[in-house]
Amino acid sequence: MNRHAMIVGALWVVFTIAGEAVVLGFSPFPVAASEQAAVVDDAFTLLTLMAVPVFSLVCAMLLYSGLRFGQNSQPDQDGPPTRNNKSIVWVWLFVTTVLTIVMIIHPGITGILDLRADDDNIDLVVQLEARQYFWNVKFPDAGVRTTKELVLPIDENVQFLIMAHDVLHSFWVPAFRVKIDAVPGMFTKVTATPNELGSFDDDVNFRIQCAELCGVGHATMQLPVRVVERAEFDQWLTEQKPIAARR
Ligand SMILES: [Cu+2]
Repeated sequence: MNRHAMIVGALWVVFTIAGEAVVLGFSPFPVAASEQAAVVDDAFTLLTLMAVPVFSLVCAMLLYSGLRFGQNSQPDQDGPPTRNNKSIVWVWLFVTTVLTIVMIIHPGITGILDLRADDDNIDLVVQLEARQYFWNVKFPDAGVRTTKELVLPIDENVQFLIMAHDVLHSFWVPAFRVKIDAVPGMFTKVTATPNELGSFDDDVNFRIQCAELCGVGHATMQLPVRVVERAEFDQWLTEQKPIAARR
């Protein structure tokens, strides 16, 4: 192995160790308040850990090539052409194919199965109607609705049935890590299981945030979310308007 390759290899190892240390030592995530959040955060961390060696190799090669072979002025002539390097091509193809297959299986398929694990075991259905620029929340079983706040009981599987009245919107609760488009003319659904008490007043990630650009009021198309004990939730339900009542 020539000297250049050894230096790049050494840089690669150093950058990779430093990068993995940053990924493992620093948590970039907002508050995680649902069972699904752990699945999403674990997948994000794993994919980042897998990406660091690839990114480090590119950085090491670019940095070394630039510092070692960079020219301050235009060279008189081009260097000799390098048209092919079969062993590198095959190694690169093999490594990236294996990485891709691993990612498709885990966290890809396993993660989707985890996120859908509770879909057949729903405790509460919440219907959400998106309009420019607010969310209409209905609890069909209790027969009540609100546009002021989404209150949910802790540790129950909540199925959100989402629809839009005008244009595309997107239902997103950052603290739950669930997001799905709201599409005119159809229902979309997603399940979340809140497992931390909390409210928008304590942490702004407890909110529904429209995540699909839908017009001038898009950024303010939010609704506070509050996770409470079941008894408090039942009490709150009794204070809401019946679905049939006029606004
Ligand atoms: Cu929007």
